[in-house]
Amino acid sequence: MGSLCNKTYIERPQINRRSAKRHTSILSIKSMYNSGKVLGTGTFGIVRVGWPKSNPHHKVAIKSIDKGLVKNFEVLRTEVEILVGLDHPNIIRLYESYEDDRYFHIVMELCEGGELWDSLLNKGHYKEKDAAELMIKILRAVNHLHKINICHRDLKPENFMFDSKDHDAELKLIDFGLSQKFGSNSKSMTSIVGTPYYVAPEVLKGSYGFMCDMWSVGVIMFMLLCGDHPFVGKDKEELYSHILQGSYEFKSVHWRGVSSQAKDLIRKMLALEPKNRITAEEALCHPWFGFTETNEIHVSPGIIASLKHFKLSSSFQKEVLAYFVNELNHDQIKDLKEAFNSLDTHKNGFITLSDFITVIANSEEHPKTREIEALFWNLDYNKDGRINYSEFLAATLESKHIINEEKLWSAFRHFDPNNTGKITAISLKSALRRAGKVNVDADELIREVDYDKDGGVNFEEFRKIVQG
Ligand code: PIT
Repeated sequence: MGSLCNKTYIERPQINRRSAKRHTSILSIKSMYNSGKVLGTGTFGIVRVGWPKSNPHHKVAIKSIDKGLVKNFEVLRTEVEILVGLDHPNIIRLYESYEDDRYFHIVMELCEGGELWDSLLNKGHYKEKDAAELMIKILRAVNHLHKINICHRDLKPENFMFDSKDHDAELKLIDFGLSQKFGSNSKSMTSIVGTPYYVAPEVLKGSYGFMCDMWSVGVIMFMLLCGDHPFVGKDKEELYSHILQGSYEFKSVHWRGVSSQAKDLIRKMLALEPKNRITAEEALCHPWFGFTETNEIHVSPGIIASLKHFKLSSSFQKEVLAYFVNELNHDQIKDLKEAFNSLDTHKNGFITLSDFITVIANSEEHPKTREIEALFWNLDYNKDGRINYSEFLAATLESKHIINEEKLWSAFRHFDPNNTGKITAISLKSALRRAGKVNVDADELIREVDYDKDGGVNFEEFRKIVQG
């Protein structure tokens, strides 16, 4: 593989003068986390393993960004704002963020399995079936982003990480430093950003939209199957001219045994004109995936039973369950994630009512549509007509029997980090802010559950709230 400019390139970073609510916290990260070995270094910062002091068993990744190296803090705040809104099995999960005099710190899910890039270098290239499994994960993540109006703008194998070293590790999209939100009325983007090998022709021309991501996905798919870049050049000018012409070939020996369907999908992603390019949603229905997708929808009776039993008793309980969801390790999540993916029949990272009816109606007990609808609205507590990934995980937590005494205590300490013995509106507000939940009314949350009106929640009260 070539060694030319694998680094993200940023020209004219956009200045976002929107007054964003601060997501970061005034508590110091050092008082909350211990940190360990370095996992990697990126454009602006360093990523380390860390452990919350409230729960040393839960390993996290902490990215620390040196403010001295950042010209425009708003860009960083936009990155955090975008991360806060992401909730998908194939996208890194943000836990908290902190800011001090020198650094921004982003606390995230830990990925210990390394980059897709390293794995590709090791293997040389992937077998078609393995490449298809990875491509489904990549496309699901991108489809989700596009459905919530986010363009990543720097998709490349270095920005996909495996969450563990196991053979069944999950793939997670990282690095939202160049991501942009766009609305239906938004103008096209103009800054030339991204990484040269993966950059779409319309980005080089200076006027583009979210379909630039699909070009990069096409480049990634090409590389997974043959180990080489589709577009190369002795320098940037030559590389860019190849990209602008869209000239690439299925030439190397590795392409000999590759199916015509795989090549067809690549051609559709590497269409020069963005309007002719296949979308993530369409790509997920491409016949190439026919042989990997079992199309077998399976949600175990245990999971359905816990969905049925689930009843949220307060908004406070909802926030605590969100904390427990973040603590789930990848073994605990595996079957729940598969169930979620089965229910997400449109592969966009949400379960809609129609998805839900289709799957649950076929479950062993064949419940009536009316019952399924009631079940759906019970689970969709923000009533936006779709159950997102963490809402689903929260509702199925019970089936995992994970909330034991020790976990309850670490959760309690998370919301009462100063060990006062009581979670107050102030300590709750601080925890919610760290998690980026700036619009949640902590006073109201406490009022709702503070039956003895002493201004807070002690451990025994906390236990009762969590157990519903
Ligand atoms: C890990 C392990 C690792 C790197 C990362 C996470 C980085 C994640 C990341 C970086 C970003 C961003 C979102 C996620 O916006 O080696 O668990 O700049």
